[in-house]
Parts: sequence; C-alpha cells; structure tokens
Amino acid sequence: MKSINLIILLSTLLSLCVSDPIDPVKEAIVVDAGTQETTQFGTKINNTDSLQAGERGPTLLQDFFLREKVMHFADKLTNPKIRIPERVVHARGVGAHGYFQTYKNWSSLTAAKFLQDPNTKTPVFVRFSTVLGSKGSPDTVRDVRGFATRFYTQEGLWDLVGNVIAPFFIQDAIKFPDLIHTAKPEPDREVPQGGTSHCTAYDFFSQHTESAHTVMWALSGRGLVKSFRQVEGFGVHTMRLKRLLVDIDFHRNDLYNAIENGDFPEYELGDATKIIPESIIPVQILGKMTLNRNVENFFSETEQVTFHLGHIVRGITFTDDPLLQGRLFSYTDTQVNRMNNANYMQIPINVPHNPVHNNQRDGYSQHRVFKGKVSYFPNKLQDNTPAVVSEKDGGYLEYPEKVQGREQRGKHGKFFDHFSQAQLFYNSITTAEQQQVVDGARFEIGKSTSLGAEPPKDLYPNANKTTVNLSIENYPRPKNIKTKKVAILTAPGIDVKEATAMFNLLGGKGAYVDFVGLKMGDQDGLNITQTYITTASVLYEAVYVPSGTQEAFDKLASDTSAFPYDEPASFIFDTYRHGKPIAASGLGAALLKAARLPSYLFENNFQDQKKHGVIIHEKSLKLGQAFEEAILKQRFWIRLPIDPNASM
Ligand code: HDE
Repeated sequence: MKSINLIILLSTLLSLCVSDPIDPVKEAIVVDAGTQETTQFGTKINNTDSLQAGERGPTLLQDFFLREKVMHFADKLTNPKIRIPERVVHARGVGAHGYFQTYKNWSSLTAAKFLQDPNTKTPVFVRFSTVLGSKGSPDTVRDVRGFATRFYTQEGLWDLVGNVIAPFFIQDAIKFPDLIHTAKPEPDREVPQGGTSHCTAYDFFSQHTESAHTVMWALSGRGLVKSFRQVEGFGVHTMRLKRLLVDIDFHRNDLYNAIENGDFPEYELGDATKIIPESIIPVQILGKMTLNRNVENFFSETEQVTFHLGHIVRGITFTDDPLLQGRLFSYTDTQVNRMNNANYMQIPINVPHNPVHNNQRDGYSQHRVFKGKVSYFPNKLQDNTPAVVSEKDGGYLEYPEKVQGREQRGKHGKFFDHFSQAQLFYNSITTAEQQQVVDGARFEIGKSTSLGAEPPKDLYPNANKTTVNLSIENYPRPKNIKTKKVAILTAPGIDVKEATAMFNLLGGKGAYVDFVGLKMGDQDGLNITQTYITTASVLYEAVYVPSGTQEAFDKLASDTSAFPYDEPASFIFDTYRHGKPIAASGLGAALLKAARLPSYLFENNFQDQKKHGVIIHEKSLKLGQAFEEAILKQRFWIRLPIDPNASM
C-alpha cells in the first residue's frame, strides 16, 4: 500500500516539474526488439508452425494461436468494420512531430495561452498530404497539398487544417462533393489517379468560375511542390503559416530524411483573415514551428490522426464563412465514419496533453475506466463535477458575433467577383512563373477534350494591380546550401580526387551529395549510392561532372550499349531544361556537349556561364564558389523559352 502511494506521489511530483508530462504517443510506444513472442492474451508461444495431427496430418481446430494470428491479419485487411478506410480526400499523407514557440506574448490579440509565453514549447503534429490520389498514389502529381497541424496546447487541442495555397475552389460547403467528384478519377474508368488533368475537372472549373483564382494557384509552381519543407501553409479561413527553411526531393523521404539528419524544417505562424493582399495588410508573424521528430509508426500516428477544425482552444474562434461552417459539420462525420466508433479521440495521437473529463461513456473500444456512478450533470453525488467552466474562469470564449437575416439560399453580390483575385495573382508572379501557369494550363486543358467552354468575358478587372509575396521565385534566397541535393556523375576512370574534393566541399556545407554511377558500391574508392537506373535528375537541385580519362567520357557520353537510354546525357539535359545549376571540370565538359547544351556555353566566357548557371572550369575547386552561388540561386529561368503570347 505504502509503495503504491509513493509511486503516486512521485509521479505527481514528476508531472509538476516536467513541462510536458503526458505524451500519450510516447507512452504507447511498444518496443518488440529483444522480447519473446506471446499471444494477445500474454501466453508465450512458438509462432512458426501450426498445430497439426502428426508431421503430415491436418491442422487442428484447437490451434488458438493460428486462429488469433490469421483473424487479426484478415480483419485488418478486409473487414470494413476494423480496417480504417483511407480518407476520402487527402488520403496520401506524411506526418512528423515537433513543437511551436511563440515569439512574444500576444495576449493583446488572443486569450490563447500557447501564444503567450515564449518559453513554452507546445508540441505539434503535422500531416502533409496530396488531395486527390489514393493512399498509394504518387507524391509528385500536380495537386493542392494539405498542411494539417495539431497543437497540443495546455488548454486542449487546436487543429489548423490548412492547405499550401491560400484561396479555395468553392465558397460554400454545399459544393464540396461536386468539386471532389470532378477532380477524383472519372468513375467510368477510374483515371487519372491523383491529378486534375482530365475532362470532368475542367468541365467543372470552366462552368464554375468561382474556382478560377484557385485553379491559377494550382497551375503555378505551388501545385507541383518540390518538398514539404519549402511550402507555405494557409488556414484559408482564419490563420496563415509562413515558411522559413527550404528544400528538396520526393516528399515522404525528403521530410523523413531531413528530420533524421537533424535538419529540422521550420515554419512561422502568421495571422491574416481571408485572402487580403499582403500589400494592404502585412502578415503579423506570431511564432515558429519546428518539426524535429519522425513518427514511430505510420499507421498508429499518421493514419489514425483525426484532424478537425472544431478542435479549438480558448482565444480562437470561427467566422461565418460558409465554407468553414460546412467543414465544421463535415469533419466530425468523417472521423466517426472513418474510425468506426465514437472513441477515436482516445487513440494516443489524438489525446490532448491536458486532462480530459466529461460524462461521455461506453462505446466501442472504450479505453478509459471511469470510477463512480455519476455520468450526468447536474449532480449532488459528485458535487456537480466535472464542473462547468464559465468564460471568465477560463472556459471557451464564444465570439458574440451579431447575426441577423432571413433564411435564404443565395449569396451577397461580392461572392460573384470570380476573376479579380485570379488576375491579381497572375500579375504578381514573375514572367517565368506566368509561363509555368500557361504551360500547366495547356497541359491540363489539353488532356480535357471536347469541353466546348466559352472564354469568360470581362476578364480584366485588376489589369494593372499587383501585390507582394505571391511569387515563389521572389522569396528571399536561402542563406546556405544546407540540405540541397547534388548529384556527382561518375563512371570508372573519372578523376577520383576531383569528385572527392567537390563531395567534401558541398557536403561540408551541409548539402546532401550522391555519387551516381554504373553500379552501387565501391568504384575506385568512391562510394556510389545511386545508379543511372535508380535515380533521375528531377531528384536533385544541381549536378556536377568531374574530369576524367578520355575513355571514361567516351563511355559516359556515347556508349549507348552501357546506357541503353543514354542516361548520363539525359540526366544533364533534363537538369538543363529544368533551369537547375550544372558544373563540370576538365574533360567533364564533354558530357555537357554530348547532352547538346548550347554551344556558346563552351566559349570560356565565365560571366556568361554564371548567368546561365552552367559553370565549366579546368579544376573542380576553381568552380566551387560559382557553383555554390548557382545552387543558392536555384533556377536559371533565362534558359527557358518564354512565350510572348502567354499573357492573360
Ligand atoms: Fe477538407 N476534408 N473539406 N479542406 N481537408 C478532409 O477529413 C471537407 C477544405 C483539408 O491530414 C476530410 O479526415 C469539406 C478546405 C486537409 O488528416 C473531410 C470541405 C481545406 C485535410 C473533409 C473541405 C481543407 C482535409 C477527409 C468543404 C483547406 C486532411 C478525411 C466545406 C483549408 C487532414 C478527413 C489530414 C480532410 C471535408 C474543404 C483541408 C472529408 C466538406 C477549404 C488538409 O472531412
């Protein structure tokens, strides 16, 4: 008895001293390594063979473990009551843990406690997602990306369920099913998977012109994000997050690897309601979020997290935006259906980090054991507890919005201006980005045959206006090349010293450098981690070709029997046409020639090379600095054709 009391006392004391005492996810972690196998009911068991009658005899019905094991497996995979269905939208996602810290005390703006003490680290969980593809679809399609953030504040959960683009396709929740039906695979053939380049999507967009602004954002670079570490997030209805760090590669691995490597992505949280141009109301930066921990288990955390805008804390409230109101209704529905019971908030990733008390009881998979007979209010048996908390004593603060009007369908006239913000967006991005939008539109509409849509009239309401911070290209450049991915192309006979020098130079500054070669493993002392077959230029920010023997370059440049698809030259050519930096030293330039880069780049005009981001020099270390600068600049749009007829 005494020892139990002591444990309780100790754990109470501990919870008083540690700032984040409860993390239900950490508490739920199970380490199986080094243990012995048991059944679900704890009996140790030999898992390798079923129980059978003799060496060749039939399996016995009494094999309780076989029964348990197969039942668990089959139910997980097939039973709709137990298998968690993928999300109807945003099915493919990736999650990470981190924390949020406010820059200062914002009590003048909000009562929310987590925005008051700069020393408080509020734990967060973020799930990035594509919208349209299924759980197994590619990360890299053109699509809007979800950016859902959960704050485990000391006053409860706050879920900011946002996207990486600021506007949204519809103004009213009632149109959401139509929007999603248009953009998801077409029902007759179930294509395409995860993308809007098809008839039904553009049929809807052309008829439903209030989506014009958002379609424009989706057709820009924001619809083809390079990495979740370089996105902005927008709550759309109320809040706004701003980015700080940068970078690379395929999205799941990219995020996971960066966190594993200790290159934690950081995002700033700002506040701006609706899409008010920042030239009119600048964003007020409130604090910063850092993602520093990967999930232990994808299913338990990323799949079972149940975001909902209605998870809200004191100091934050809703507006009467019809889209927001509709979402508040829909997300509860979705989560109950998806999780198949009402107790999904008891799953570790969903449990708030502050105590939960109410009179909700029972239901499937009830994990809590409630003491006593009171599960109602008011009561005398338990002194009216759990007690109600008034607004002045720390309860949720309702915003006393004045509401009036008659019940009606139909909206105020300002909802019918569909093009001025689209125009403002187009005017505010750079020429190269405008070209991207036009190219994207040509591709997508080109895939949507026989629509017969009429071009809308009166397209130029904001013809001469621009605003700030909509161009990605004009964002401040990163200060260093940390986490930038660079490929060094090799073949037997390339100059190992040069290759190693560049590897050390860039790697020493935090870049992620890969030697790409013919075969994995050791090649003249270089550790080849990728081959021309396992990787591609789109996965890198820049490429370098070291010098080497004539033989090596003959091989790299022209031996199509070794590279049936001409991979090394195509690698260079793709890097070139995507506007990314290229460097070569000594004979390495031969590969650039084989890739048919324009001849003026080989005229030893260093300034011209720097302008085009193609740096060639005898020695690798001589070109190091110019190459590094080029990597910081990221893209050389000057190389790409601009269509003079592209203006809108
Ligand atoms: Fe969602 N949305 N949504 N949405 N949404 C869902 O909830 C819905 C909207 C967003 O990583 C669903 O758990 C309606 C806007 C994200 O788990 C569902 C409407 C924005 C995520 C749902 C909207 C979003 C979702 C599907 C119109 C940007 C993924 C599965 C009123 C601000 C969260 C689920 C995660 C998920 C409904 C509009 C973002 C069906 C009805 C606007 C990032 O409940």
